[in-house]
Amino acid sequence: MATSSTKKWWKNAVIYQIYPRSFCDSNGDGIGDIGGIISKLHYLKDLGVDAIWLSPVYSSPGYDNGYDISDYKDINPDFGTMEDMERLISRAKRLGIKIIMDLVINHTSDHHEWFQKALAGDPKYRDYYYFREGKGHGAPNNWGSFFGGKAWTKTESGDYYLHLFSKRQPDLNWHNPDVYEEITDIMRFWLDKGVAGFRCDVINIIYKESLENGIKRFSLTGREHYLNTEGCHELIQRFNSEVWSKYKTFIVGETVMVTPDDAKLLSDENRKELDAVFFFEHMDVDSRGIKWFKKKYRPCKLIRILDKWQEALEVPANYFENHDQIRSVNHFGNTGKYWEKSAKLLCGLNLSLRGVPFIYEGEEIGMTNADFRGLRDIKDIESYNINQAMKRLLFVHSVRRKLILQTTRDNARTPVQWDSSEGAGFTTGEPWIKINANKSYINVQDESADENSILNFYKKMIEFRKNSQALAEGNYRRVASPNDVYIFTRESKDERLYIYCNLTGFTKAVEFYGDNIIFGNYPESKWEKSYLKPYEFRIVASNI
Ligand code: TEU
Ligand code: CA
Repeated sequence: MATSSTKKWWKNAVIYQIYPRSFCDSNGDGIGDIGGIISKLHYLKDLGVDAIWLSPVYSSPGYDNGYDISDYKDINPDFGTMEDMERLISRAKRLGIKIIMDLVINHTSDHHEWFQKALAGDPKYRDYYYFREGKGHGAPNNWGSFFGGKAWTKTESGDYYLHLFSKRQPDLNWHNPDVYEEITDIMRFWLDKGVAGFRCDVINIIYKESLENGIKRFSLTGREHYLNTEGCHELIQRFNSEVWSKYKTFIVGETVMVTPDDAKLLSDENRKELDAVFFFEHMDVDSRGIKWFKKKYRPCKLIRILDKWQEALEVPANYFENHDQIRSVNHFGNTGKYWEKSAKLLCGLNLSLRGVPFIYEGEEIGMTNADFRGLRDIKDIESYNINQAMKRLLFVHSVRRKLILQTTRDNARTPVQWDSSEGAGFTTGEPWIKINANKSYINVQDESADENSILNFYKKMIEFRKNSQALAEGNYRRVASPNDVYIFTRESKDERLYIYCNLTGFTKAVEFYGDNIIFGNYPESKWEKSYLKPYEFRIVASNI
């Protein structure tokens, strides 16, 4: 057990994700920026967050909104300047808020100088990427891209390059020691500037073991050649021992398609790889293999998945939303009658689980999926590519429209609703993406003024977590629970809490443990011992 002086700062942290393009626009060009973030630091302080995970702000042509980096040591002018970034780091530091940068090192942008030199034929830089001759009339192998279609694109000189994401995102060759030197140098550059760690984009697929054909699959053919490879573990261990361990970093990996066993290896403290990982199984609870094809969401399945991951990992990175997923009230809650109750329930659950909780911008006010009028309102490159792929498969327009609107990542990328004005307090100009009309009642200004709002529930819940040893560092145990109601305990040396979550819109009978209801989303007067109201969340204390 670590003593309090050696304890890692992030063990009891609440982290808030900012997607800068959609957070707050300070100069009226319709695009959120660093100045906007600085202007909201007090808001975040007041909310109670300890650190910000900042989605990419590096130079980028923006085909994937910054996940296509063209210069890792510079800032996208849409977002500001390096001076703005330094100001953000120092202002945040003064308020006790740490900054965690997004690090995208599976691929660069096709505009990156390295790739441009490679295309021009410079052999040094060609070896930074995967350039290969085609086979027969086609690509070098049969791998598929995460965004639909093939993972290879032909260059003007007739050969192909590998890209697991869009063709604007060529994959780096991690077999090349120069790539290792370049990227670790970039890590040091930012750590020396005072950032507190990284969220490592798709970190478990960066090392390709071979470029052989994959077993044919419905999606992501080829993945057995790059998913959680031994070489990837070794790389991460070197990052850790040679760079991260020299600073007091928190490193969270975005690890796609991981099982609990993979995740254990990647985040086991003794292996000295990542501090925590994001898993996806709960996000896919309602998908039929491919996220675009949905099935009915069943709360009992969500409970089984969360329970499994709570048991498997000591410090899971917990989340219900991020910039790639639909809004959590749409996903696991209710956007009608129980919008407020279900948003509070999801808050309570996220902040009661064992691990590090992440809150995504707008989640704290219960923002909902976008109200796009049609495919024309969507900006996301993934949605664009999937639409093209579906067209090739002869899906009719109405079907493509339905499938894409309900799942597009842009659902989470509409501007944060600060107030009910035309620009939602996000911008005085023309927003880069449509603002949701429900800003009229879902907005920070109104919710700040309402003591019983979702926003104030978040504040109280964060505060509650901060003051509870059981929630901060207690163990986790699931209590036998009826269908669709999640009951578990968190227990530390001298505190035992029972957490009750009714994940449905119906009243549920439950067995009552503990003595004293101390927190919840229904007013005290309505608390009944043996019933949970729709989407009720409650914390019950018990003597040990
Ligand atoms: O996401 C990786 C990833 O697997 C997702 O794109 C996934 O395919 C889907 O969106 C979730 O169902 C990361 C970033 O978070 C994402 O924004 C980037 O587009 C992607 O990597 C490429 O850098
Ligand atoms: Ca701006």
